[in-house]
Amino acid sequence: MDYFDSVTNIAFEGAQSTNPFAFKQYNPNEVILGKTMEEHLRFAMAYWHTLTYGGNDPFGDAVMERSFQRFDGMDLAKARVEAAFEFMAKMQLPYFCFHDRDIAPEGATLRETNQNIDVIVGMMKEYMTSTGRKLLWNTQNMFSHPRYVHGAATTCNADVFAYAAAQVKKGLEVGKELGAENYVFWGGREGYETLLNTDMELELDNMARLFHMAVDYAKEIGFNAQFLIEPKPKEPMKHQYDFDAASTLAFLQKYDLKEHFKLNLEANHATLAQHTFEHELHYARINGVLGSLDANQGDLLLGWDTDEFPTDLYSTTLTMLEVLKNDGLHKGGINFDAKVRRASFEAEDLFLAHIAGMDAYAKGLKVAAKLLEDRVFEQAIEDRYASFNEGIGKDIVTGKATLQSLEAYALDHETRRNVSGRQEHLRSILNQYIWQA
Ligand SMILES: [Mn+2]
Repeated sequence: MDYFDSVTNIAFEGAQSTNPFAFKQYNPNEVILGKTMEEHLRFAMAYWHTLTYGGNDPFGDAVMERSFQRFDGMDLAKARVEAAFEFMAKMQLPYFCFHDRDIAPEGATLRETNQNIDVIVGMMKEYMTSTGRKLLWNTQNMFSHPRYVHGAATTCNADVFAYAAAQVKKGLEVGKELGAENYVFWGGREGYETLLNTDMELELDNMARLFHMAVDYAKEIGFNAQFLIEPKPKEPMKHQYDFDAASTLAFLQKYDLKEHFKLNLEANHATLAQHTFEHELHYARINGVLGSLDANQGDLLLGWDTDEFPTDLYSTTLTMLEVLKNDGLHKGGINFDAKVRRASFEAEDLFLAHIAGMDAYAKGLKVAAKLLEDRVFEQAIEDRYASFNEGIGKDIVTGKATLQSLEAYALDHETRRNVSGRQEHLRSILNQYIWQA
């Protein structure tokens, strides 16, 4: 059955193409720095934004025109699987990602819910085998249901903690069954509103306890996916515990979890934390925890998580520069955690939006590869810190210097003249590479 019959397979036509349903930059077989674009980018479709999002907002009901919406219950869940694989095939998307509750409706009991999941997982497995499409990651939705009003791993209600643990256990089993390459934890409601009613220490300890249980169980069942935590600073909670890369890393270190987890970093979450996306990637990379990406972008004028499709070439270029310097994403990938605007309600908009995002990342990859080949910023940075390569600078970085030796040096030497940081010039070189690559 075709759910997107007005759109045929999207192919690469090149930068001059005026066909809206064609890639202008993303050419999966083009080799960049020894790997194909497909191998570098490892694009994934987000099940929730593509198959289940209705376009609801606080002021209005669902508006999205989706032909599978004529079904309901488990029939709808099955139709979405068919639609998902049709969409991925037409878009040349090799991977997908989902939350447990995206793929199957909750039943009257946890047992019934798990049975619903099993039916859909069995169907997905058949499609995956016959099409070769793969699961980049799965995760659990422990934030939508009213039971999670006080959080999941950080709830004040031990029964809810137990329910959350059961959901994680099932999620790990599903991940193993479908060969997921990663397993994600986004702490939807793991945070708090006021310290007047919150035992933060217990909540953080409990969150770490759930993570350790997950690590142990994955090992027990032989599920060797890479575990990922996805930081986000706010929304829905005022204070989210996994605020950004730095605070999440501190948590992982405190609770002896760093060897088991990397980070799934999202562009819009970075900007909500008042960082650039490349800042978050860079911080994760130098600390050895850059895992996977949720590709999207926010809006400079809006203070919430708008999850727009990424089209900003500066951001995709600097993002891909970090990815290349990380020697790639390894088990991770680039998941389009992005949704079409409410007013872009036609099914065709799903294709146009993914084309925009995939082209923006493909262009970013090409520009970043050229920048790296020419060592543009690497050379500028090397020159800028050259004073640490010899003399007193070398003594500092090799640990030879002491306060006494540095005082002696400062008393006897005139301070070297500072040199311009040349930021405007470097930005204009970046522009030059974007328009030439
Ligand atoms: Mn988001």
